[in-house]
Parts: sequence; C-alpha cells; structure tokens
Amino acid sequence: MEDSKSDKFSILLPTYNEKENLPIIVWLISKYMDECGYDFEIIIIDDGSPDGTLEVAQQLEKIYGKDKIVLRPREKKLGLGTAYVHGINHASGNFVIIMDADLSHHPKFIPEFIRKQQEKDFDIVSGTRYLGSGGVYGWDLKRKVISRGANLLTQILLRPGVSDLTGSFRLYKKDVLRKLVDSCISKGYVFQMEMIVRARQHGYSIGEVPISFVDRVYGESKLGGNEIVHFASGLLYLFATT
Ligand SMILES: Nc1nc2c(ncn2[C@@H]2O[C@H](COP(=O)(O)OP(=O)(O)OP(=O)(O)O)[C@@H](O)[C@H]2O)c(=O)[nH]1
Ligand SMILES: [Mg+2]
Repeated sequence: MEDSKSDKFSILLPTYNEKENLPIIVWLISKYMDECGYDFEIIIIDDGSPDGTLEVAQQLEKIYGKDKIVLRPREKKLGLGTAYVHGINHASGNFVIIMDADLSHHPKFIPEFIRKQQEKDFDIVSGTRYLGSGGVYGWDLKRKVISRGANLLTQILLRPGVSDLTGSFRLYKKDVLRKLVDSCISKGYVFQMEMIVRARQHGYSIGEVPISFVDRVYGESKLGGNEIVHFASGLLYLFATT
C-alpha cells in the first residue's frame, strides 16, 4: 500500500468566458480540500477568453499563491480535448481531477471522489447523474429526455459498465489518464465517452459517485443545435471501432 498522505491532486479547470464563476469555484475547491487536508493544485487553462477570465485568474494566483493556482493559458480557443492534454502535461500531482469551471460540477463532491478512490484503489472515479442521489437541476423536460435517451442508447450500444458516460466530472490516476488520452481519437464530449470505453478495454477499474449536476447560472451556454448530430456520429464511431 502506498502512503496516501503523499498524494497530490491536480485539478484541471479549462475556462472560456468564466470570469464570474472562477473566483467562486476556486474558493469552494480550496475550502473543501483544506477542510480534508488534501494536498492540491488548481491548473487553469484559459483559451484567450474575451471576457477577461485570465485577468481574474491572475488575481486569484496572487491571493492563493503560485503553488495552489497554476496558470497555463493558451492564445486562442483550441477546444476542451487539447486543453486537458495541455493541463495534464503541467500537473505535478499523482491524481488528476477534471471538472467544468461553470459551477455545474460542485467541488463538494471532490472529497467523495477521493474517498471512493481509496476504497478499492480505483484507477478512475466517475461522477454519475444517473445513480442513487445523482441528478440534474435547471434543465427543461426536453433536455432531460434527450439526455436520458442518449444515455440509454449509449448503454445499449456500448455496454460501458458505467452509468453516466458523457459526464466530465472525474478523478484519474495520472499515469492512467495519460495512457487513455494517448489512445483516444475523438474530441469534445465524445472524448469523455471514449475515455471510459477505452478504460474498459485496458481493464482499468472504475468507481462511481452520484453527483447532482446544476445548469450554469453565469455565462453563456454553448449548447448548439449541432449537439445531437455530434453525439450520434460520435456514438456510432465508438460503436464501430470498439
Ligand atoms: N480552455 C478551454 N475551455 C473550454 C473550451 N470550451 C469550453 N471550455 C470550458 O469547459 C467547461 C465545459 O464547457 P461548457 O461550455 O460548460 O460546456 P457544457 O457544459 O457542455 O455546456 P453549457 O454549460 O450549457 O454551456 C467550462 O469550464 C468551459 O469554460 C475551450 O475551447 N477551451
Ligand atoms: Mg457547462
């Protein structure tokens, strides 16, 4: 058994126009991590947000210190998939936590992820909206039905052994995450699905923690009409290649 006291958690926050959300999420993360006495760093990957998110992040770096807030900005919007890869390359922890910065993923679940990981030394712990106390808030019926339907279809086609495949709130052992990222081809949230499907192929162990997902309050939703098309083609791609 490794000594869990030497564990360090690198929390990746990709941001694009999140200046209202960033101070709150950073405050909440530090609060929960400090309360539990976990060693951590927050890596902010801002892609040239026009709203000035980077300036806010620089203020936070001054307040919390360079060891806690690590800024790894990029010039322009290059997408989430590559933002994660960029973040992993700068992570100094042996665990990596991936979450959205728009407060849809509440930091209070991070200690639960960590406790779940330690239960059976899981390679991955995945947040799920579709188990136990998990759920979604702030969605209209249409979006709920689409999300449920998409999840059901995914369960039937891919049999992933995980109840929520498109969620992106997860904890990984860093070496596991690196190997998975290298074996994934897709982008966007199909990428989140592919990660789990490949993890199954590699035989990695996955634990699940119920999470409540809350729709963003601040900032603009990028949910476009293309989403269903992207999802369907991604699902078919994974179905055909795995
Ligand atoms: N660095 C970086 N971050 C991004 C990019 N696109 C989105 N993000 C961030 O990734 C996280 C998830 O993106 P969201 O826009 O919330 O995506 P979503 O949750 O599917 O959709 P909505 O919340 O409804 O807008 C948020 O923290 C965004 O700020 C990007 O191209 N680069
Ligand atoms: Mg969001």
